[in-house]
Amino acid sequence: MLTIYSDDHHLHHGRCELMDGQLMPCFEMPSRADHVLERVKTQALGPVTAPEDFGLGPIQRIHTPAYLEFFKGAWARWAEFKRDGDLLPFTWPARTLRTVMPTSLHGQLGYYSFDGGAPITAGTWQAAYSAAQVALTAQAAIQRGARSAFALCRPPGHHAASDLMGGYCYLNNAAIAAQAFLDQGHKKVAILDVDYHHGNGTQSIFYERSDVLFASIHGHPEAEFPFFLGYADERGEGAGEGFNFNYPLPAGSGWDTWSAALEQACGEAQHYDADVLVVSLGVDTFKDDPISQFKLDSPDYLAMGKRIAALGKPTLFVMEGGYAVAEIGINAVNVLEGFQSAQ
Ligand code: OKP
Ligand code: ZN
Repeated sequence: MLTIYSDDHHLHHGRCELMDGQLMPCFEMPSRADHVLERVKTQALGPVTAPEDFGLGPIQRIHTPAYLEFFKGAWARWAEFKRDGDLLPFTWPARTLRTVMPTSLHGQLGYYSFDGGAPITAGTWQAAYSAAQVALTAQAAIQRGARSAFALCRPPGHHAASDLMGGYCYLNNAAIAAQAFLDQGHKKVAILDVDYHHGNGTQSIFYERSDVLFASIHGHPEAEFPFFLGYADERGEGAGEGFNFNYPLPAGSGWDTWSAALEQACGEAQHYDADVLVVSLGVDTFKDDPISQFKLDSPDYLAMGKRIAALGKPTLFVMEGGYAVAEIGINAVNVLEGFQSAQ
């Protein structure tokens, strides 16, 4: 399997996030992608290449021009404040406030984010832009006939909506790639999100559309980030009704529970008869993940890959979460090896 990887992810290294009432070093750190790359190499998964540059066009198919302009320019505006820390939002237009567009940097940052978990640093735009190009380059390989490809994206993307950052995400790599498949002639794309957290951004982007099926298995939002989306009764709206499937699971869920949900999600993808499959591949379902509550073990990821392969679709894997850094490479690459072994 071909892996697409860019060193540009090192340009994004947030300093800290708020967790349990304390400022902690960011869990979403550069060594995550480094470990995955190392494992891709030691397991000889296949060639590793740098991304091509497809420009902003395919990113603009998902994200609004105003959001992109804001994100791209935010760091330069923050630098004028001459402060030491990362740029982080702290006020959002929640219920009793207005969704006006303030003129200030922090007002606009609140407008364009849904949580305080997506720090902007000097290199964040470039890293996120390159991650989107990584996804697009892997997508292009499948478009040219590859059965599968791995987009080793960092930062991740599935929490990012068309004009919102949050949850370590800025640009929705999986959504950008899914849209590229459609723009290049495919009619139906299924996105399977196996990250521990609900892919609220991806869901919102395609919620009213029938050309993308979204299925997500995740920690129950009653108790887990992102809290305000990801419930089982969210089935899509308008033309998209019946094309959105959420499988919220309780804390402590292991492979038995998780794989039963996977079985249902795969059944929906099969029934939908997608032309291609995009997998939002987070491995924060791992038993030792520091911010998550599922109990998958490393061999389970091989089984996951095998089950996904049984769908028989051209498959693009897009890296999302996974914070047990020492094991992230083993777990992510196990999915890819499981997939390959079932060919
Ligand atoms: C991103 B991905 C506060 C806890 C909230 C947000 C989790 C984002 C996960 N520090 N953290 O889905 O793996
Ligand atoms: Zn996650």
